[in-house]
Amino acid sequence: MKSLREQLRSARLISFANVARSIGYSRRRDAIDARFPFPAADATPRPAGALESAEPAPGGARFRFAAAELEVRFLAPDLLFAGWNGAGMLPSFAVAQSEWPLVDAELTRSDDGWSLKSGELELRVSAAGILRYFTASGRLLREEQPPVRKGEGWTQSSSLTAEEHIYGLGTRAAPLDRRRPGFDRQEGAAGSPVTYRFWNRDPGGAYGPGADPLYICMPVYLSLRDTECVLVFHDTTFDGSLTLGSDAAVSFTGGPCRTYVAAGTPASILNRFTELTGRPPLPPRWAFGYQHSRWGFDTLAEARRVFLGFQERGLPLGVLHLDIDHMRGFRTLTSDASTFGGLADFSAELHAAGARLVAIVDPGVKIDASFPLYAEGKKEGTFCSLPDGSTFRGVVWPGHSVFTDYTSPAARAWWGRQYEGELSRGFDGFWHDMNEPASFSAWGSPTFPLCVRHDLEGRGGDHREAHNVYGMLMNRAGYEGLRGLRPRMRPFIVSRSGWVGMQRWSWSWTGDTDTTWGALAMTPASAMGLSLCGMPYTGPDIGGFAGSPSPELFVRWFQLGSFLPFFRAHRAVGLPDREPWSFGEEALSAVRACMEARVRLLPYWYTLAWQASMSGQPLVRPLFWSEPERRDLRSIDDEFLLGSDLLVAPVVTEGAVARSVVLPSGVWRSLTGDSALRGSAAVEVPAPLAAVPVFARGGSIIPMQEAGAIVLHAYAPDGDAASGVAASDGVLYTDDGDGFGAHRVDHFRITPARPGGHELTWWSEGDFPWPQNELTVVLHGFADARVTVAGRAPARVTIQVASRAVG
Ligand code: MIG
Repeated sequence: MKSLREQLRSARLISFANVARSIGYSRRRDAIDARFPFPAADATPRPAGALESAEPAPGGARFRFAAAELEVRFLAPDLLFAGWNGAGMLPSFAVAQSEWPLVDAELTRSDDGWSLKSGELELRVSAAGILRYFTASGRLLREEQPPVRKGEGWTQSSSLTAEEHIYGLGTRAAPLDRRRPGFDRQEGAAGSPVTYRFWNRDPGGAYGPGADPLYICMPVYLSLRDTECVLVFHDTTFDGSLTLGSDAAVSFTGGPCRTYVAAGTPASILNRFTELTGRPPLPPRWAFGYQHSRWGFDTLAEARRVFLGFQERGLPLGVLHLDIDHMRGFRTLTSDASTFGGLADFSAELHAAGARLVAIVDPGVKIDASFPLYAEGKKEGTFCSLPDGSTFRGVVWPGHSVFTDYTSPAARAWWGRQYEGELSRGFDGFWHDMNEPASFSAWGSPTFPLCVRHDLEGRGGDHREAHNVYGMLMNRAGYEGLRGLRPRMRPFIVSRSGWVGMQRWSWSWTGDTDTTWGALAMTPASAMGLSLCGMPYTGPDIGGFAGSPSPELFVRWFQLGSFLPFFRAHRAVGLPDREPWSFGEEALSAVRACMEARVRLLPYWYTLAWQASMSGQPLVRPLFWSEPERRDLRSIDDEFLLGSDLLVAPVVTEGAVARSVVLPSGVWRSLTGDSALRGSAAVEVPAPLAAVPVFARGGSIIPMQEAGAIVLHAYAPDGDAASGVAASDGVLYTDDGDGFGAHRVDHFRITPARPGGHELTWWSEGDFPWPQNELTVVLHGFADARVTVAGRAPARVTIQVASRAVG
């Protein structure tokens, strides 16, 4: 039961009528649970027993245990699938690619059992049934017990070394290293177990550090032990948990027992894992602009007033979001003509200013016979039902509501067509909320009863299996609908919930956070954790959802947000204004600087997005990304790499005017290039309110956009003056910004030339024309700034020197 304070807080947020309905819902849900109980499961543990025999199978092997069977297959030399007791790769909601070329695998007897080897990974199964994964060079990556079945579920434990690190698990309000208690999980001292649940959940009201579970739970983690990285994915959508103590104990209440293990470097692992679960498609370029939102634009006039506020101040607005206020009586996929008439004209005004319009879409459909979406869905049978065939009713914004069964291909296709009206009203993108799925509850579980029936791609099943993929499949429905309705444009969807593989269809945000320094501080780790699960696109409600930030907190949040993929300010209803100009002149100028820096870096952002779409490399990366051997980089929660070339060290503490920064290897230069930092000890850097410490990797060339033109900023490599050998490299991806037409990729490299100076080599691929006649290259920290251009550059190159080598 929630505390009175929490009840009141959610009452303020969900309206008093809905509080009454949420009590009704909780009663009804309890009654449904009682009416359709699940037979009590036999909880007797059924271990697999000893290994009895093994035989080769295509690309792998079959192992027979006394009371279990394991089928193992290499999908690639560095990726292994292990399915217990008949579990195959399909059906799966996560897997995008199920056909893999045959891999050479060698099964041999060893002293104590069997060994199965690809070129890169070896699995040894001992006579006692213990599974050990090794690198080709014989380093132990992972050691696990066979699963123990319990009723319909199973548990499995694997060993952890004392200093092993565990990352990922979806969006968590927890430190980057999920084994560390921290932020507010102070309750356990270091070393005591921490549990993460796998059951997507709307925390209700707002959440802060330590809350678990949240909207996006993923049974995927990256382990870093010694210097080896391995990713583990349990492809099971059922409720479960992972307890990290002196070992790792995973348990699920049902579903197939199957695990993927991928080994290599973080980069190679993410490449492989997104080959399996899907790459994030390139979003429209406008999605990288600054997005502005508010719950509580009561009228279109108010939304327009805010838009004009950006215009008047010359602030580069990328996207404006309309929350549930714009709907007609909270009916999803509608707009209220009396308060929000003229949306299409408004959208045209935004477009003329280079901005776009996004609408919130909720899955709940108001029960109202005169509401066409309800009537049609009812007729088509697209809503979730109870085991007796009646339509399931929950409570959300519009009151009593029904819910589309997105696990049905037909229902998805039907839902996807409904975006047509939204497009005709001028919406460019969509914001999927409440899709955990959430139903307002006064007590107990804030979602559907577990007995609710789902199509599950025609197989049939219930909410225990469908729950965690409900939101992701809503995104899929929207994405596929938009592809059909607007085949020449890229869909943009940002979703609150999701599951493994969600990057194929949507972005995400971190939901309803508290407005506290603690909630700000947990944000980088949330984003990095999701990155390591293959999902690169997220960001916070700048300023926090549920409260009113001080100017300082707002500015610091804005600075961090401006270096995360989803860059949006948003807030709950009934709070003071949170426009960039709501906090006084000093805050406005700091926020303006962030918005302008974002625009400047758009070519870099967009290039990173293209790289992610090709190879699954996340945009936001933990500091150990290319140096897993550097122990001091493994638990840093308040710094991250943006791509390979930027290091972001946001200020997340109150009153700071400086902060200490731990640096990855090499030399790092401030973006203006006037100082060079290096070293393995943390360095203190100035961080007055107007500045966010960001550094460029020495040896990088970062494409920026200045006054509408591409300008390359080249940062002198480490040891340039001394050794004269290192080069600076950069890549730039360019296309129309939307659609599926031509593109180009430009590669730039600056190398020392003989007898002195440097040479810029520029080569290109692709058909998209180079967009300008001139290219300016700005040099930072080069000792010798004479540059000649090699090859036939498509433009006249101008060299500028921003700063000379110092230090
Ligand atoms: O019950 O649409 O996370 O961003 O403003 C709250 C109203 C429903 C929750 C979302 C939040 C949004 C709010 N929604």
